[in-house]
Amino acid sequence: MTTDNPTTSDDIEFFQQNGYIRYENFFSAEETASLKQAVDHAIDTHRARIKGAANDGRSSDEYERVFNQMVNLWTDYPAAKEIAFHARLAQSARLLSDSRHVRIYHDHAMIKPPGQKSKETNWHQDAPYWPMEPVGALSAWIAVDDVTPANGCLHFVPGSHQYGRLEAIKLGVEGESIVDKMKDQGYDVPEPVTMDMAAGGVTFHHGCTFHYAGPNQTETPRRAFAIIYIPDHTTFTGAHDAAGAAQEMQAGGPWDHPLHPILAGD
Ligand SMILES: O=C(O)CCC(=O)C(=O)O
Repeated sequence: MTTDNPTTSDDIEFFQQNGYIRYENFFSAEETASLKQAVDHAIDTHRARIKGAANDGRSSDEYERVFNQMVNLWTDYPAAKEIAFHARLAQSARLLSDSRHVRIYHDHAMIKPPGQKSKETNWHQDAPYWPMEPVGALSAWIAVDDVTPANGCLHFVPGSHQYGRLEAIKLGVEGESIVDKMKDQGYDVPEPVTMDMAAGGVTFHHGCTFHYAGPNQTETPRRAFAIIYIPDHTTFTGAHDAAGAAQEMQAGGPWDHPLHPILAGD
């Protein structure tokens, strides 16, 4: 472990038990300043949600009220690439997931709109949406703005990754909640923890960790930028690839593609 990496062996144990970890002040204001500009440019120019996808990857009106989600800004914006490929961040992902190396699946900006039209990000897991086997991939979620319960910070259910991969939840649809579904089945789901933090802070969460963000009740958008990392032992299922490389990879094979470079390890 290099000395400038914040991830300690205690952090690894904490993450493996709880399925999340928070690093406050991971990035300095200087490091996130250009990322902010890149995200704002993408918003102002109505950048495609997913480049090359039908209707530019735009989803239902209800989904857009959860967030404006734009995938793979790293392919357009050097400032986004600097953070998405950040060696210290990727090294933390590698250590937390106990991998020899990690690749990028994709980055995504998630801008939760403010005010009346804003909707919660329903309780869900990420793994049901990811074409990966086995589970073990994880996300780093970077606060581009200060985040609190009022503007839609993340909340996690500690230890919920240990339930494994469950069903996909429909984001933006009332009543859809993986926490409620588990409680209805008699599970004693632990109380969530609230991940408020200043801009530049980072949380990591396992793909099976239950997570949620409330509606943005403030008057300004909540900007976040997340990177999904693929551990070395993870194969591509062939179902789809949000980064657009599905046709060029083999189902059951490795994620060996220029859109999914190794970011830490060998
Ligand atoms: O930013 C949000 O509201 C939710 C983020 C999320 O679901 C994720 O990063 O997996």
